[in-house]
Amino acid sequence: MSVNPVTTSEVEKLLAVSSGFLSQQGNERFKEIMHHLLGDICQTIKKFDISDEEFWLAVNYLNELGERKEAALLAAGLGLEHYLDIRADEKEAAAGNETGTPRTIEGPLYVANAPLSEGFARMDDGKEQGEIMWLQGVVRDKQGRPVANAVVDIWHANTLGGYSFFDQSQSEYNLRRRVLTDAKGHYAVRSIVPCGYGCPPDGPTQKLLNGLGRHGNRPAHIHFFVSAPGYKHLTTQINLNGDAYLWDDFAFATRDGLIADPVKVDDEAVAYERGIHQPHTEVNFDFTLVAATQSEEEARGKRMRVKE
Ligand code: MBD
Ligand code: FE
Repeated sequence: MSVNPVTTSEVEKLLAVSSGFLSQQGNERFKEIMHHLLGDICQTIKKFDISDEEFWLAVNYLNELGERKEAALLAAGLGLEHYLDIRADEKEAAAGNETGTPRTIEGPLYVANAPLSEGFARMDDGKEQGEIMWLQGVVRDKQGRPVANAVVDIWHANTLGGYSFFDQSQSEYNLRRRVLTDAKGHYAVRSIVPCGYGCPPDGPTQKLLNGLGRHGNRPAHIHFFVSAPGYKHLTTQINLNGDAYLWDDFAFATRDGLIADPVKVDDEAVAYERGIHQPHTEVNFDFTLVAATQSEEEARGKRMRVKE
């Protein structure tokens, strides 16, 4: 059977009108993007002969996603947030730019304006009996010189994989701190070793993943924003070596160069010096920042975030 040109042009006309091509108002780039997206959706409906029931299931799914505020979680789980990193890396390589510590996704669980302190912070509120973690490192430039007064903004999950604010059972800003590096570029925090994250089992993200035969787990990890005047903002995470999900992260954030080895500290003198007075786990991670070429590069990208 040949293609019916009347039918084809009917759909083309529909998509042009629905994308606002006939209107003088609106935004041209947005119209083009919507037109392309709607065309792809129509092609998918046609190719898979999507039934009305399947279509409305998908429409309702979007409502569920919004009701549970999981759209950004799904973006991470589908690898789209990681895809943005791939593109950013590609653009930097094509431009021949210097590279420092690798970037990786922010994820949906950042909360702005965590308490700020100089050199050191205790991140946990002491209410949880977790393995004590001493996390420390140095922020340096490409030449290996320490960067003083860099803001190291750190956030991580508790022993149940939950993040304060989103997990209302935790105190405000628990396991979220900003630390300014000292004159030697050094930062240190006392916290508790985080556990990996799992998507809410009854939520729409996990529901979609189930349909793909995928799990919704992340290895134990710690998030960082590292910034300093004159340097490109860095969004990254470290994964704790030894976790079963290290290379099986549902959000695709694990990268070479971002894996840290937790080490057991039994030395009483070291523990005493840190005010811990007991065996604990030490995690070391240093950062390399690259020089900014434009001042906008010094700040994190715009995105809807809690408390900012
Ligand atoms: C997380 O803790 C996270 O970092 C990401 C990317 C997605 C879900 C939970
Ligand atoms: Fe996380």
